[in-house]
Amino acid sequence: MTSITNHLPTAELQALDAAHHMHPFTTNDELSEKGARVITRAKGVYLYDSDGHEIIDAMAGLWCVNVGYGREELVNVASRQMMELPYYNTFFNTTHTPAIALAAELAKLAPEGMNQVFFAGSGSEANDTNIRMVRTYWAEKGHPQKKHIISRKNAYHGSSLGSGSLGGMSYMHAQGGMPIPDIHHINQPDWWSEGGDHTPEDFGLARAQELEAKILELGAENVAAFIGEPVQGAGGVIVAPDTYWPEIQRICDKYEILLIADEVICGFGRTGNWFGSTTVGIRPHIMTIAKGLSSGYVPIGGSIVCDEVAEVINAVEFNHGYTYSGHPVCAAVALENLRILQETDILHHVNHVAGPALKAGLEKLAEHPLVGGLNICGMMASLPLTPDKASRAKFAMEPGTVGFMCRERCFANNLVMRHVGDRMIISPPLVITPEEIDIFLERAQKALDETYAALEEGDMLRAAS
Ligand code: PXG
Repeated sequence: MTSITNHLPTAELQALDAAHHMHPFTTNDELSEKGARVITRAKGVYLYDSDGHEIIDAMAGLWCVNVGYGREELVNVASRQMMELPYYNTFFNTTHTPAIALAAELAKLAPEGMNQVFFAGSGSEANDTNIRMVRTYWAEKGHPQKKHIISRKNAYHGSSLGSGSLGGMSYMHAQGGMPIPDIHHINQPDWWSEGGDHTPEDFGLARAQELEAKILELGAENVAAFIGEPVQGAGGVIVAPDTYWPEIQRICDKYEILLIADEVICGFGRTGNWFGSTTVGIRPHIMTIAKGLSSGYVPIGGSIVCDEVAEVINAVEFNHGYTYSGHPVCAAVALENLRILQETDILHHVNHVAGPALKAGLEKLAEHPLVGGLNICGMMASLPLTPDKASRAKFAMEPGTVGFMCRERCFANNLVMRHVGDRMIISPPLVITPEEIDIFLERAQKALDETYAALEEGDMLRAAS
């Protein structure tokens, strides 16, 4: 029996992992050959692996451990709730106090007029809920044909059949019959990669106007909703130009299209407000939440729904729900997590302490010859790598090769900084201190220097023609 704390030697753990564990988004045969890194424990912003390395986690797990690791308050609440009521469902005319209290707290934190919550177990599940909810909304209002949903290329909304279809990842669509019918994708507002000679402002406007063109092509009477992440996360931390979101809002209003903001990464302080929608100035009808809702300690997600939509959905039996919708332990932990965020005034920390320190440090890193710029919003950022800063050129090598090299140099320097293609991604726990940010920056600088040296040595600093 493998225990958690008194574990087997790393090689044996890796062999067992290779023999029995299928990892997500992984070529498992390749991983089996080199062996997975085994994380055994974590505290604050640090991870510890089975070989004893202390690794700074600039990804907050997977964009979620916002209050940092090892928070006893969350452990104690989970334990108390498990003793009192470890599970009960919220079907069949029943409810329980953790689900009630969490829904009420979320309604308090959410923008005005968003007072109802439908719980799910994850972001993927919540977005599946959203697909059915917006279509049911229009059907109940007498417009059953108003069912098309518009999303964006390179968006990430989850990995289930529905949410993966909403997402715009072509490599996901290539497997297993996605996208499902009546989902459409317009171009993303990624000025750095796709803006060419346009100003960010012109480019942002043009990309938003693709929504209007798509609505007119499909017929507004057939379009239920538009979905977008206020700041794209998994796509590479893409902060839209300032002109983008106001235009999206105008178009949704004009054609009576529901606006779904996927707040799975942006929510709960990451962008400097409770919700990214506030940061980018939009008024969504539905917000998808997960990840930072519980700081990743337990799996929970949901949809925060505006009164207008809730009124229609609540008038009928919505034949939808999950065994773990509003799971009492998950709800109790999420509620405690929200208490911690409020008591520690996390928004102040993000806006006036950690956020400015991260921004100042990354601006310096962006001067590195390998870095082509900086995308940053609150505590999420990306550094696109380039062989030529001035032209924002791509590398001649297969996209992602240099990003992967840099990520490996980060690991070697005890830093988790991911890559998406040739962009380095930063999304640390929100509670990170300026001193810890300095440690992160020092290791990131070293990883960039080493990557640059390796590229120079291998004559790989060449731009794609
Ligand atoms: N929406 C957004 C915006 C997300 O980032 C989901 C929905 C789906 O949530 P669940 O809980 O079902 O995973 C996500 C998840 C990556 C990566 O590589 C990002 C996510 C998940 C897995 C990997 O950055 N985001």
